[in-house]
Amino acid sequence: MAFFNEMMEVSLEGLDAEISGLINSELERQRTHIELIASENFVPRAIMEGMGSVLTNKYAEGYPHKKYYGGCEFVERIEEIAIERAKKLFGADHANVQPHSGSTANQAAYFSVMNPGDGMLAMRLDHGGHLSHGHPLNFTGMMYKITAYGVDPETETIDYGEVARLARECGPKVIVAGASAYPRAIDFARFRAIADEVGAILVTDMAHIAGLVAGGAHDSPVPHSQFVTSTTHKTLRGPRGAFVLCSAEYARDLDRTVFPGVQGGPLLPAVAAKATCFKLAGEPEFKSYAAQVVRNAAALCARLRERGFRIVSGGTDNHIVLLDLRSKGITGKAAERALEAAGITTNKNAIPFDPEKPMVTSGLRLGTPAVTSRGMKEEQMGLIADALDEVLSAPDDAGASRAVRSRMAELGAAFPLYESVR
Ligand code: DSN
Repeated sequence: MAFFNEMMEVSLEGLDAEISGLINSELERQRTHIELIASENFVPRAIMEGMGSVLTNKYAEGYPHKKYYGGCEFVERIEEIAIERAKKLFGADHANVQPHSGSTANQAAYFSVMNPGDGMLAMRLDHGGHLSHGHPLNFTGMMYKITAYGVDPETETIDYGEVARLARECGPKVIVAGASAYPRAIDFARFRAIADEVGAILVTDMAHIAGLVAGGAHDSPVPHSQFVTSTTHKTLRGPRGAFVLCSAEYARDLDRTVFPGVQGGPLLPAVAAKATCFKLAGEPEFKSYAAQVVRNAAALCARLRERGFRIVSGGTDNHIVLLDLRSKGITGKAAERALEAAGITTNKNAIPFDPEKPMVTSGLRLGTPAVTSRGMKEEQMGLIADALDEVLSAPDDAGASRAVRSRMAELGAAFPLYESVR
């Protein structure tokens, strides 16, 4: 018994040095590498405190004041605060803060209004959409009749006339707006007009741009969509998790679909951290952050264009820059690997009409949410773009790779990360 009590007080390092060591290595990687994965960010320490709290010990199936467990006095207050803050931040009628992930959030929105076999019109993955927007290997592709829209071959932007034509042709139950690799602003009013014309429900997945929406750097989908789904860990800079907003008429259906429909007990540490995330995203500093994310993406894009890269769609309106690497004679896969060795983290990504396979690709997706959280500005975006070009112009030059890696570590050290952590 004494051993048990003592064990309860021992640190991770003391109990499991192997895992503790790997977490420390990951911390060091985050500090020394330049993080350009568009869907990643660095959360404030306060968010990590919520995530690593005693809330992990508690079950709270159900909703505030209608829980299936005792002892929920404090956790239901936390959930109520998270709900109220989400509604206020985005101006929504109703919020459900329990979904564990973006995919589950989308599942909850779809299941609230769709039956198997119903039609869905959504963006194709290889033009910038998401797996949970109808990919054949995803539950959406298996359950629903999918019609996919893509981007125009010339402009590489969404052709709303084509979306309207497809909507009239297939008469979907749901139209999905939103993307995970689309660098341009999305016109949600146009989507809603198309949905209304064909009697469809508009579900917007704003996961990538949620922080820009909260900070006023992208138009909000909330006034135009019956459902808005999102993760909290991308531009919104919160914990790994998700939420769904909806108009009042769907509130009951949504809540019933999340629990007991697709989930059991909510992950309460994440719910608490989401509440803190919504609070921080409503503060004036977050507006400056969101605006800087967009300015940094524009600066990165401009310098890469000067360096001869072809930018998909010709530019960016948000946090994403999508590169077509074909003019540089390198695949996305090889570029990702060469940059990783040189201390720059990115991900290979299909570009519209990509001739390469999904595991190879001709594209590279870059994003500025994480570097902006470190305090980097336009000047540093220029340095990063130059480094990226240096590496991709000579991907097999080990000396050049080492030189860039040490420059990137110096850049990281000039913008310290988590100094108070361990
Ligand atoms: N896989 C995420 C991304 O990287 O965009 C979206 O869920």
